[in-house]
Amino acid sequence: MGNGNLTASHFFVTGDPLIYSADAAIILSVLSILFFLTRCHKWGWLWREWITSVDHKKIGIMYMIAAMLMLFRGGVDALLMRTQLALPNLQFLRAQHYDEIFTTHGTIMILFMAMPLMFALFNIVVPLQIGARDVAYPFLNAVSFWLFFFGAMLFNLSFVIGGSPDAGWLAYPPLSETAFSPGPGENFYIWGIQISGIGSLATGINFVATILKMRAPGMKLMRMPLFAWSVLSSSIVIIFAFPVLTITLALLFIDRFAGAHFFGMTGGANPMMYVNLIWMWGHPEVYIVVLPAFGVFSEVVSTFAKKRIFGYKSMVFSMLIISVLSFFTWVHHFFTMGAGADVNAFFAVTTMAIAIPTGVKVFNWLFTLYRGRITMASPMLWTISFIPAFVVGGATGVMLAVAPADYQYHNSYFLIAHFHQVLIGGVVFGYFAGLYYWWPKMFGFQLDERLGKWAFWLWNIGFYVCFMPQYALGFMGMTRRVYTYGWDLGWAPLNFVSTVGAFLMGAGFVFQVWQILYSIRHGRRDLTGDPWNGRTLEWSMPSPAPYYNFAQIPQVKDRDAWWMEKQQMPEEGRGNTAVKYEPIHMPKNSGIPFVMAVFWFIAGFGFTFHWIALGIAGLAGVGMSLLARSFQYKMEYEIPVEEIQRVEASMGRIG
Ligand code: HEM
Ligand SMILES: [Cu+2]
Repeated sequence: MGNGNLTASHFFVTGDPLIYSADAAIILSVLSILFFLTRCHKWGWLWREWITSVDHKKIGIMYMIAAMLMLFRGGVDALLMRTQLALPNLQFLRAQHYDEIFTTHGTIMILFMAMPLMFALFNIVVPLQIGARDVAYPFLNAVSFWLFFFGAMLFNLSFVIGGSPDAGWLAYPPLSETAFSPGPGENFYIWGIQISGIGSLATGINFVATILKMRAPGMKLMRMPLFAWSVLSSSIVIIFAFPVLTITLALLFIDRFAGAHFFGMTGGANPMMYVNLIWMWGHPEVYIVVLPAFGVFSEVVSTFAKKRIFGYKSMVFSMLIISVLSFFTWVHHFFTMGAGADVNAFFAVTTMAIAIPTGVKVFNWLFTLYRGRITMASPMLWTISFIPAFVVGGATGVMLAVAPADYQYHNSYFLIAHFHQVLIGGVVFGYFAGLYYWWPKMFGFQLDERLGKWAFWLWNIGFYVCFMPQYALGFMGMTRRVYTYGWDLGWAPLNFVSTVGAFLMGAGFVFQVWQILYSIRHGRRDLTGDPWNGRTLEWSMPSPAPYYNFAQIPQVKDRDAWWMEKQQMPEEGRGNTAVKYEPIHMPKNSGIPFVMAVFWFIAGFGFTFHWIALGIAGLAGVGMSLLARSFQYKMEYEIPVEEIQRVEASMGRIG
């Protein structure tokens, strides 16, 4: 048995004022939430309307809220690190603490911020965009959400109980093996990711099924909006990539738990095996998160230029080619492993090849904008700023792909600058564009543009101020994951500038929170359901859409279905036609997804501390939940015609 004797004395993280204040903050916020819910009699509401909901729109909103909270935590981590690095020889964070923070920052930003924010957009948009009443498996969708949520909670718990992981966001062995990481931190990492990862895999399956099977009649694949295409590509990559992650982490856990020798240094183990496996998931993962951002840009560009997207087919094929190629580039993360010239050359070429379809997409966006009547609203601003950010990030990526040159750049600040440029400039800006774009559809009001402009400029200026100096620092020899440096190295001025940039981005985030709170009260209501003069079906609905989405499933005759319909229909006639409704069947809410995820959490917590009885009890609970579900025979209910009429009338959709 590995290190089986973790006891309660290892349990609470002690001795660090930062962590004591975090303990206090967590206890206070939990208490105040409990107090508020009880005081305002909101428990029933929370349970009925949200926790047990299988409505894709509500699940999407819950994903978004959770992801924004995680963006906050990951962002605080980033600012702590940048503060420590602002000047030489600072004592703000100790070495150990710095290691923990870059580990939690990286893990949270990718797995618990980017992924759920992406799933938020999947859920909010896809069914409405393809003319469906929900996803293919609404119950499974709720399971996915709660698995993500409790996986993230388990991971975050390590901060106050047991201690954070500190072996980097990909937990390379031998460092992550018991010999070098004896505490529970790496177990939290493994179980947090495993639990949410099962949810992600299920979401991938769910959206492939939804998109292939649930499109409105007439919406052939080649008439499908590009965002839906991007979700399909990303989901296919999820289906092939996530099982690799699950297996890899399972093997690492067996090493740690049972003293096996998959990835250690002795007994025939091979740590490079782990590095290969984790990047076989890890590289596709970055395409999983960036493809939907590409989808957002395509929607936004054509809406705000009021033109059809240029090169629709090449957009679709580029995404599919990227999905395939993304599985054949993983070795570029460790050219220095010593695989030899042939292997490195192969992976250098495949990596550079991805730039071709990506370039095609960039040119298509530019050609769509060319001679368009462009409106500069928030979603468009973020889209425009994405293009230079991603082009620079992409070009430095091609530089990193030059295998011999990578011996110089590898694990330097040049790399840090590169991947933040594509992850922030591509993924985060893309999802922001999407959130600003679809916000009125979610909530029925628009976000204030003036505060949004402040947020936009702070984020964008901060972004370049933070990361441009890091390219130079990389050339000057600064390696990643160093927690401090001396005056003699000459890195001080650029690091200081970089930290200033990080805080500007932090200010941008504060403006966004302010913008949301302000707009809840003062934001312009969206009474038409189509505030941007949109082109795709989600804009044919009232905002927010009724719980059954479409009273009548639309008939699709062309690409940009809603735009075409608007061209043919006089203003007053839109949606006001007297139609004959039929009863609608919708899935019933269920508490099982939540309960099952709680049991997963208990199981993960038990195995993290090697409390096997608790772990098994948790798994038994999961089994019971599955069993309970299989005895639920009535899983749907019917909405009668009168109710549909009433709801449609209340939204002004029946004359
Ligand atoms: C918002 C502004 C951000 C700032 C100021 C920032 C800053 C940092 C810093 C200082 C490090 C540690 C560098 C080192 O010591 O090696 C780091 C690492 C990292 N960041 Fe960020 N970051 C930001 C956003 C993001 C986002 C949005 C993502 C992903 C979507 C991300 C993903 C990562 C990853 C994967 C690592 C590597 C962690 C590791 O070395 O294990 N960051 N970031
Ligand atoms: Cu890669």
